Amino acid sequence: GGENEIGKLVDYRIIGIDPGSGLMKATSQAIQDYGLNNWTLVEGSGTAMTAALDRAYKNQEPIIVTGWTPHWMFIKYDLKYLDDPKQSFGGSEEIHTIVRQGLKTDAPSAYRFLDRFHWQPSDMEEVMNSISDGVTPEDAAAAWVKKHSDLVAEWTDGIPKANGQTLKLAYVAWDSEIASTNVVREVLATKLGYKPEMLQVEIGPMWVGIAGGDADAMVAAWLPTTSKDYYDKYKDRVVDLGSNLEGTKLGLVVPSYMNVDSIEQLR
Ligand code: PBE
Repeated sequence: GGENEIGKLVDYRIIGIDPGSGLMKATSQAIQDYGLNNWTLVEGSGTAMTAALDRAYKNQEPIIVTGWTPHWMFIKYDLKYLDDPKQSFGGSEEIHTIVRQGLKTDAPSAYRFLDRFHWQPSDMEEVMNSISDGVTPEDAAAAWVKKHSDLVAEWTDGIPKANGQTLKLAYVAWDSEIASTNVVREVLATKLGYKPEMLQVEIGPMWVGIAGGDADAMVAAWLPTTSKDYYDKYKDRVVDLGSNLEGTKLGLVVPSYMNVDSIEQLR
């Protein structure tokens, strides 16, 4: 295609995250849908993406990143989603809790809690913000659990304690899932008598782990769109406990100081 003013400013680069994520797939779809032929989607990680955003933002330089909500970056920086009139990024989604087959029998208390686990985007953001401010994920989760004892009691009331049984929680190192998985681990450990471990893996192995029974649970299935490929492939070998959060969003994100409002303007 021809020259594009915004494209020239950012070297026709969109800063992405880990290649297996649904967000990267949706961004490739957007590049196709909007005819952004001369653009490059840069692979990396959630951490590399936020580091690049932080550097650009501090220097008030132009940058386009792949982003999602809930995320602390919208609280720390003044950002905007680019309009997506072709809906390449899909609509608002739910995050589902997925466990391995047999967990209901093998760890009934954990299963009952995981089935009840449900919170609001503002809750997740509270944990994410405190981690981005430098608190360890463990301490941020523990503080959140202490502060929200009423909600935690709703999740755990009447559930008998286990006797130190181990549990494996699989997760990908996305900031949203670092927050949720740490809260789930904290509740299982301090309220329900389990010895939960967190296994940090890539998105594919996370699903394979639950489907094959090597991991017990995860709280990171963005549905119906973002995790669709993995869900379709493994849904018959896992147990879907339904939504733990509603109201997510994905898209291309820029600092508010940039003079662009829609993905269409990148063409
Ligand atoms: N995310 C966060 C993930 C799901 C959770 C939006 C980066 C993705 O698969 O894209």
